[in-house]
Amino acid sequence: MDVQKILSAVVCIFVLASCGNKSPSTVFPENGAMDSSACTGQAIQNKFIVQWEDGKFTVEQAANADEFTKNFIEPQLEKIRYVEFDRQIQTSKTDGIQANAYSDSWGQTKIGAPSLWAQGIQGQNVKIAVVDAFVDTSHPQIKPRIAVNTAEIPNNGKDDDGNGIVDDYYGASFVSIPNNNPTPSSHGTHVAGIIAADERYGSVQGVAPRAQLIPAQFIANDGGGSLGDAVLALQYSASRGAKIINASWGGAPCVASLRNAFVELQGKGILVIVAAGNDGRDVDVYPEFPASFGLANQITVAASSVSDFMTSWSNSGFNLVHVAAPGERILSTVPGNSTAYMDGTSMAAPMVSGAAALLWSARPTASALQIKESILQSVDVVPGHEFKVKTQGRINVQKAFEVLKQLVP
Ligand SMILES: [Ca+2]
Ligand SMILES: [Ca+2]
Repeated sequence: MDVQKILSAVVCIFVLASCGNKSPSTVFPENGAMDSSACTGQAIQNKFIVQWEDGKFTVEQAANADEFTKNFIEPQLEKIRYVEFDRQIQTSKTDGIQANAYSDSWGQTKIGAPSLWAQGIQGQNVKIAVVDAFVDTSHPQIKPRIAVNTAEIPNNGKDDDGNGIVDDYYGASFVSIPNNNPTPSSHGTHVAGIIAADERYGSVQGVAPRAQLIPAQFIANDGGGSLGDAVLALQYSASRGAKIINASWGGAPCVASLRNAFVELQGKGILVIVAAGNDGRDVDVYPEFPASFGLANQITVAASSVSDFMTSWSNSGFNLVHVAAPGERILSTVPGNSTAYMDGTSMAAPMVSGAAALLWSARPTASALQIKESILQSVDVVPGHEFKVKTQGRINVQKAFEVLKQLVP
């Protein structure tokens, strides 16, 4: 018996499922009678999310699941960890657009960002991926903040850096589901501006106005997307060096692959900031994903109001939602060199992403868990204003920096 055989025999004792029992039906349990859950009905029958044994994801096409199993899975079974049908998802209810102006940057002020800006802490050298809808990279306040992919030549129709994506100079789009709405959604550009709008070129000041943004689109203009496209956008964000990923969306119903993708990000030391959702419900009881994954590298964010209470529509949860952050009447950038006020936990999450970027720029050697810990340990808890979240408070990045200084002297 050679060494390899002995080793594999030993490994099999401990990990039976991944050795003798691996078969097309164990790596692709949805195909066939093994899975009769509600998930099966929402499947895109000719698209498949494949996670390989090295942790990477691809999305593949075939005529149907049986052909895919025979021609794709069976010949490469040893290399494939898990397969799931791709699915269309409708992202959380559209966040409201406010017509009337309030105070231009009440949220940034409320969380104490100006005191860090004054110390020269502005998010320098920290990359944040906006995994979302379209981001208008030509907006004058966004363009200077894009982490351009300098290994790629833009607009030449070629994948110059060989990363599998043609012309991903300003970021990439993974939208594969056709939709008929030609008008760009404001959502992604608004989220991007809350994180890092450059105040030198307009009226908005992002929480981390010198941080760098990586746009990774998977949500189409009509608010729809697919789980496979989301997974590819997350994976792309990691490959481009994002330290923080902002996920201002939710509503994925069948989420094994999405959860696996989040676990991969955790292994890479990436902090993921997730919007709690706008349905006014408790996600501990009525889980919504990715808000309710509860992973160690995740912060799930509820929305606080101008008067520093929980908004009526924000999702909550004493277990799975960690903090509140300003999410009402938030001014930010929108496509066409313009600005608008919007409401939503989609606006609260990027407040936290920006705060994390400030902290990371001040302490580049901190781990994702130390950044998370400093944000969670420093929230403002005002008597009578307790939020229905794990920390019962609203973030305060000025105080978070004091905590981080203790964790990373
Ligand atoms: Ca490329
Ligand atoms: Ca190119």
